[in-house]
Amino acid sequence: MPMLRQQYLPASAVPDASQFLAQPGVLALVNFGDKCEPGAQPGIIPLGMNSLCDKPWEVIRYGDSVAERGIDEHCHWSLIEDVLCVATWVAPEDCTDIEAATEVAYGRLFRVIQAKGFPYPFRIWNFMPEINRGDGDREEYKKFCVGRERAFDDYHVAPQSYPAASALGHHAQGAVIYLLAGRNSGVHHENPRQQPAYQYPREYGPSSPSFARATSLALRVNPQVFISGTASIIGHNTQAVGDLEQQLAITLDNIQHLLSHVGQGDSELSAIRVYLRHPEDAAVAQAFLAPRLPLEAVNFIHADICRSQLLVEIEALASPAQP
Ligand code: 3EB
Repeated sequence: MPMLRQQYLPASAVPDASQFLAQPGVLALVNFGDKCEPGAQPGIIPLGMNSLCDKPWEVIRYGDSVAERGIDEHCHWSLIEDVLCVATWVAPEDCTDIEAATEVAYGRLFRVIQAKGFPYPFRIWNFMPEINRGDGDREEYKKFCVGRERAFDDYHVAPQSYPAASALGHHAQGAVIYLLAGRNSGVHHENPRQQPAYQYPREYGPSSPSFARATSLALRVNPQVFISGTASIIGHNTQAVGDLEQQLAITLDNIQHLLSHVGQGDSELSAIRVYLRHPEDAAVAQAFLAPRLPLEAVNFIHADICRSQLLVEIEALASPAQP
């Protein structure tokens, strides 16, 4: 299997998205901007959240053929060789019942990946409005988790098969869920420092979050590892409330621990998204991360984290170091 690559780009690198998508090896173009709505054509995935460092695009590359694309069940899909990318959006009016809308949206995604012969998602991204609105079990994120868990149940996906994911809030209208899927199952990993999210105690909501800490592509000596959104959580407890630098340190520690645990401790990180609740934290976050991460592979994104006490969440793709 060739490597999958995710790379952030400035606006000037994508003068024409349609032409960009026609290049061999280009699976999808993720757009960081104000709009969260179906892209002008399959392959363009607007998320409704903004880059804080002028990198409004992410290109996902795989293999060397031109992608095949289409729309089925309100899902935009793109396919190159062994990887299928599928995105679906929830209209603003349907976000008033995020629990039901999430179950419906996941149902569409599952049917499309199964029909196309790619029944195994290995990475899922979820972005929704007002993720922290509502108290206790009425919080939007918790309702989203109920709908998502129900969908996994509906399609007979057991917790041990949940893939890596991120779930965040944006300040646009509408929601988007997109995923990468394969013909064979990835290998899902947990972090010994963190309780599996799908086993969080009841205080975090009626349904636990359905995701693995990381998923690697199977059948490789040095697999690529898709690292889920990772935050300042040890066990199931939020750490360093109110302290950005401490949260960053604990988050990086969690990621390093996870990678060592899966035997990929010296791999290279790319597609590093640093989601920040407060845009004004970008300068401090950048200064803290500069000596610790390859900044050219980092995108700072304005987003709400699913626990209101968290200021930051980081995800990345770990690939075997180039010789
Ligand atoms: C956590 O570890 C922080 O609901 O899909 C991180 C990654 C988080 C994914 C999800 C949530 C999700 O619980 C939040």
